[in-house]
Amino acid sequence: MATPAMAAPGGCPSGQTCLWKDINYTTGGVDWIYFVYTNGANDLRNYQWSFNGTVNDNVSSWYNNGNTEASFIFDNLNFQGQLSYLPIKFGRDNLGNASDRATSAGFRFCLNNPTSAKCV
Ligand SMILES: [Ca+2]
Repeated sequence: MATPAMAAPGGCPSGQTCLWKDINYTTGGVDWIYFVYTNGANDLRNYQWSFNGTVNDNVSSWYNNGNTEASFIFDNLNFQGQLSYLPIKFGRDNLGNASDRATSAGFRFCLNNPTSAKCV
């Protein structure tokens, strides 16, 4: 279930979506270690957690602190195979059976413009 939060967890910046490696908006027990995007990322294999491996197939919670668009995560590259969706200012503290599967992620802009340089 997507649930609203009183404030963005971990200081997730306004206008962006944040992904955490573990449940409850934490990465290795730390809430301020997250992967963040302003528009989207078409290949999460290109990004590493600071201490432990790739972001790809290694995300268990996320928060949409955007101001204008819903945000999405996908099982596959290039915004294919939708796993989860968040309205503005909503989060999921446990992706459940969608955990450890995200391979691309983006705001609606990147769904509509998947080849945009903003979505790399
Ligand atoms: Ca995947």
